[in-house]
Amino acid sequence: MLSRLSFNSITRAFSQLSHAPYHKAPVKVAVTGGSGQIAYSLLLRIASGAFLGPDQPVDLAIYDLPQMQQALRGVVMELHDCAFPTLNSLIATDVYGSVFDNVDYVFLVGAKPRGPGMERSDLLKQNGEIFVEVGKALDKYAKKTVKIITVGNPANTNCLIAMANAPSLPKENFTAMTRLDHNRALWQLAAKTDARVTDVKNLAIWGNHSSTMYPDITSTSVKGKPAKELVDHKWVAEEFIPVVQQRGAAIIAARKLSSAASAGNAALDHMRDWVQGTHGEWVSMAVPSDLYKGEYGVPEGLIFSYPVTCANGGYDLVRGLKLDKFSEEKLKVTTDELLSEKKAVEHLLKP
Ligand code: NAX
Repeated sequence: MLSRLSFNSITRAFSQLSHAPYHKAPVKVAVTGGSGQIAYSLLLRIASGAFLGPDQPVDLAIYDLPQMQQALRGVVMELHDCAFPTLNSLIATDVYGSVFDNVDYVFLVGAKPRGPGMERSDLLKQNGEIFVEVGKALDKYAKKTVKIITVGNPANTNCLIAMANAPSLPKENFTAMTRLDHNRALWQLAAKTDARVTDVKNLAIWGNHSSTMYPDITSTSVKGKPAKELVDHKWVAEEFIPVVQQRGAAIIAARKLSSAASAGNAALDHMRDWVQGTHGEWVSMAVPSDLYKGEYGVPEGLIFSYPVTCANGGYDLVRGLKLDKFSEEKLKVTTDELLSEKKAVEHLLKP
């Protein structure tokens, strides 16, 4: 049974709409928080082939809460109305089992937003409980090879909770998103040095997706020149880092809504690069620190953003970087924050 809701929708667009000679079997992609604003841009791009390519049919499965199903129904209608040749099938439901059953790729976007007067600890607790349920459902239903990105905040710690509650899945399947911070940093540095984003190489976001993250240009080059020779330390410390750290708040102040299209785009970049590889280029991903055994002084047991490269469907840490004192201090601040978040949800980390 796909769902207990009468208006849940299934479409077989592939057979009806496709004229392309697809040779690939469909893959299943799940998105939670399907009626929210990030999902609104993300779902259309996944369905259109922007994630896995124009020759890869997709079975799209969307989750949202029972009270959001009516809004979700509208999203489903819009997906139908795009008539994407790559959309093989579509389900929308409030049942995790249907959404995660045999799933290949998961975008965990659904989370409770921080309300007025709500402490960060309340947000951690309430969203933490969501990710216990999500982790258990992934453990039970997803493919063992599933690739998961956590977008819903606090993303690193939510990811940690989901991972802890899915003990049968390999830890490396669990990641959280700092790609939006990475993309924001790329743009800021390119604009400052009058370059294109593609001229900027080897940039890193370290730590938590929060205002303690550390956007690091120590190893960065722009058009082959060290970035540190092109911009002064004062600009880095007093403008670049705070602008990247506070960009989410600046967007809320301007738009009266949090970033959505850029967040959906970053989630797609993260997953596409993980699947298709980065051909030696660095990207930033928050991944289990257990995989890297204390490298760069980061303790095990966290979901921590590092510079990584992706190849053959996996990611690997960029190793051997020299961290100066400034960087070490910044890493310590964001590590301490992640440790305190972990402490606040310790009771949710036992499956
Ligand atoms: P919206 O408020 O538009 O949508 C949130 C969605 O989550 C809704 O569909 C809602 O029904 C669902 N939801 C709420 N409670 C839930 C629960 N108990 N179980 C499952 N789903 C639930 O938020 P949107 O702008 O789409 O943002 C989604 C999440 O992304 C938020 O947590 C937000 O803070 C986070 N972000 C993370 C970013 C990152 O870089 N990691 C950047 C963008 C964004 O701020």
